[in-house]
Amino acid sequence: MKDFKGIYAALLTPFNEDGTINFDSLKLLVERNIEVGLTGMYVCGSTGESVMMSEEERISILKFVSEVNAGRTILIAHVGTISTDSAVRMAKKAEEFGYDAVSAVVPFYFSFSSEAIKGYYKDILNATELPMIIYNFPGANGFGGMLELVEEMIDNPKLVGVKHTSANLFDLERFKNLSKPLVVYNGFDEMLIGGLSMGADGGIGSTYNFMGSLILDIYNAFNRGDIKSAQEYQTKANRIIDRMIPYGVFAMEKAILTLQGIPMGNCRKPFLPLSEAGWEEAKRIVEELK
Ligand code: MN9
Repeated sequence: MKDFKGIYAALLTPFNEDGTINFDSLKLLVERNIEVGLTGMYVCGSTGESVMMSEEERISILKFVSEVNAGRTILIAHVGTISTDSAVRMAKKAEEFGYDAVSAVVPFYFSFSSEAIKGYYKDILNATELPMIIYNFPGANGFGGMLELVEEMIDNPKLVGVKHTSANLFDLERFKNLSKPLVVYNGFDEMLIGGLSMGADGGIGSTYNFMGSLILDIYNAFNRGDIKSAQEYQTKANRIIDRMIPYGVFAMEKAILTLQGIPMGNCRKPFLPLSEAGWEEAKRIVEELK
């Protein structure tokens, strides 16, 4: 199995003005992430706005990204959705397209029981030979039972990791120290060194799409034990993230990339287009990043 440690962009999805997927820009973004030196990409996750896309659209992105990537970086396909059947179909496609792993958030909307959620994960795990990275994002779906669930499924050799998108770093450390070693990713970019300090093997993040080299600076400084520099880089990244949050992180990332030459369009409705004030802030950030 591959070494899944490292730094992965949670890949954004560029849209055209009519709302369709902008594959030209998607190619540019994938190429840029590879060039920056990221370990890989997490495709069709929250950042990719997958929950606002049809299954066909998600499959078309999975296919396209794998073709552009052509084996150069590690690709993780997020196939989570509310329907097990749909998740299973997308997982099979990801395997066919040569993905290195699948990942899935819990089925959302209904408060499904832990047993039902376990059944969902087992069905996805059984659908392919691919390793699985569980996506834990309790803030978005309200499911707080993931530690117990992962421990119950831990004997499945295909279960290899967890993407932990939560400020609870005690839980991150608990995932890291279950009865089998798992690859654990930090999910909030603004806490990357926090997650790494508690044992994370890397991170998956949306801001990595436009400030990948600064994020790699954090990761590399941490790994060589230079905590002071890692903190300085983290602070630098966080003063940018701080200014994005009030306007919507994904919309701001799209604006920054657009200003840097990759037209990203708006986020899908019901997200609103970026405000004028947001565009002004994005311009200032782009100037500072130069
Ligand atoms: O995938 C992203 N998670 C979500 C990672 O957006 C839910 C993060 O990169 C955040 O966008 C980022 C800003 O809060 O940390």
